[in-house]
Amino acid sequence: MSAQTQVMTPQACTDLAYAILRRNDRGGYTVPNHSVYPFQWNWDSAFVAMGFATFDRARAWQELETLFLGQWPDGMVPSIVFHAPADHYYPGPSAWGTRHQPPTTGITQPPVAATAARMIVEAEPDRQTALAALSRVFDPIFASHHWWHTVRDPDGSGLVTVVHPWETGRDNSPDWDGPLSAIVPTVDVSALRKDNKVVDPSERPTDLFYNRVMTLVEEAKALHWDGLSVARRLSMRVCDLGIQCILLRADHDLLALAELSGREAEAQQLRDWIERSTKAFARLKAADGTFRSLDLVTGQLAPCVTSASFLPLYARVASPQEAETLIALMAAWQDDTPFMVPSSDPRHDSYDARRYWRGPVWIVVNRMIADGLAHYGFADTAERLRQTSAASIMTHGFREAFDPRNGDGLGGRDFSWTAAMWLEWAGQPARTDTAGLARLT
Ligand code: 9WN
Repeated sequence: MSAQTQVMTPQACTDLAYAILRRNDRGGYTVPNHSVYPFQWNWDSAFVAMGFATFDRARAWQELETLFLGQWPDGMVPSIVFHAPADHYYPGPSAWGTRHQPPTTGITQPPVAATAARMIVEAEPDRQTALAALSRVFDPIFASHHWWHTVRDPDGSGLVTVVHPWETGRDNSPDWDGPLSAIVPTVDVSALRKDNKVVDPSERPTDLFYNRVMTLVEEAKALHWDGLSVARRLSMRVCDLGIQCILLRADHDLLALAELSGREAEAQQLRDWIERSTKAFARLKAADGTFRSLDLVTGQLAPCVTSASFLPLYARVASPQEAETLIALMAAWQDDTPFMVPSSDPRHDSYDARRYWRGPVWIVVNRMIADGLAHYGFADTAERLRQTSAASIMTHGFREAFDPRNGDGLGGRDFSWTAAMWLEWAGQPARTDTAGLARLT
C-alpha cells in the first residue's frame, strides 16, 4: 500500500491539485513531477494545459507555446524539451545527440495539443480573445499534423508509423514485446538509469527494455535523425493504436478550429487526412472484434487488448457494434480490476498489475476513454470510471498511476497531469464530454 492512508475530501484534492501545478511550474512550462521527470514532456503538457484552462486560460496557452519552442523544422514536436539542465533524469540531452535549441529528444509523443487547444477555446467566453490566442498556435499545431501524415506515413497508407516505445507514451506495454524482441541491444545503460533509484524498480521497465530502447536511439543517431530515414529504417516500426486514435481525434478537433478561424485550405487538408485514416482502421481490427496495434515490420497485430483498445471511442471511429464489444469487455474485467481501466488485459499472461503500462491505470487514459463512452451513449459507465478515478486520487493522492485491483498509488508522486485531470474531469461530477464549439460559432 502507498503511504497515504487518510482519505482527502474533494475540496482538499482541488486545493492540492492547484498547489501541485504551482509547484511543478518552471515558469511557462510544467514538469510532470519534480523528482522523476524534471523537463517538459509533450503529451503531459497538453493535458496540463486542459487543467490550466479551467482557471487560467493565459497560462494554458503558454504551456502549449513553450512546448512548441521545441518543434523541429520538419514539424515534429519532440517527446521532451530540455529547457533547463537537470541531472536526475536519464536519458538527458547529451544521450540524444540532436541539434535543436532548446535541446530536445529526437522522437515524439501522442499528439494531444490540438484537442487541448480546442478545449481552451471552448473555455473562453469571448470569441475574439479565443481567436487571437488560437492564431499563435494554429500553424505550429497544423505543421505537427502535417508531419504525422507525411513523414510518418510516407506511403499515404492512413496508418502512421511509430519508431520507439517512448513515442507511444505507453512505454513498456505488451504491444511492444514482439517488436522489441527482434532488437539485440548494442548498449548497456543499466548503470546510467536514474528512474529505478527514485521509484520502486518493480514498478518500472526492466534493464533489458532500457538497453533495447537506447539501441533504437543509437540507430536513429546513425541516421542523423533524418525524419524520413528514421520512419523507413528503424528496427521498430509499428502503428500504435493509441497514437492512431489520438491523432484522428486531434485531426477532428483541429478541423473544428480551422473552420472556426476560416482556414479553409487547412480544413480541406484535414478532411482528407481524416478520411484516409478512418478507412485504414479496418487494418487494425482483430478477429475478436477489438482494435489492436500493428507491427508494420512483421504485419502482426498485437497479442492482447490494452487500454488503447478503448480509444476508438475517443476517436469516434468505432461502430455502435464495436462499442458494444468494448462495453462487454469492460464488464468482463470488472471483477478482477474494479478500479478500471487497466493498461493491459488482466486475463493475459503479460499482465502485471503494478508494472508500468502492463496493468496500472493512468488517469489521462481514463479521461479519454470516459469521453468516448459518454459520446457513444454509455454515460453510466463513463461516470463510474470518473468515480473510481476520483476515489483512487482521494485515497492515494496525485500519483503517476494506480493499481487496478484496489486503486493503490504507483510510480511518482504529485503528478501534474493527474492534478490537471482532477480539475478538468475526475473531481468534476458534471463534466463528462468535450463536445461542441457551438457556443463560439
Ligand atoms: C519516457 C512523463 C512520461 C509520460 C509517459 C510515461 C513516462 C518516460 C519515462 O513518463 O515516460 O518518456 O522515463 O518513463 O510512460 O507516458 O509522458 O510523465
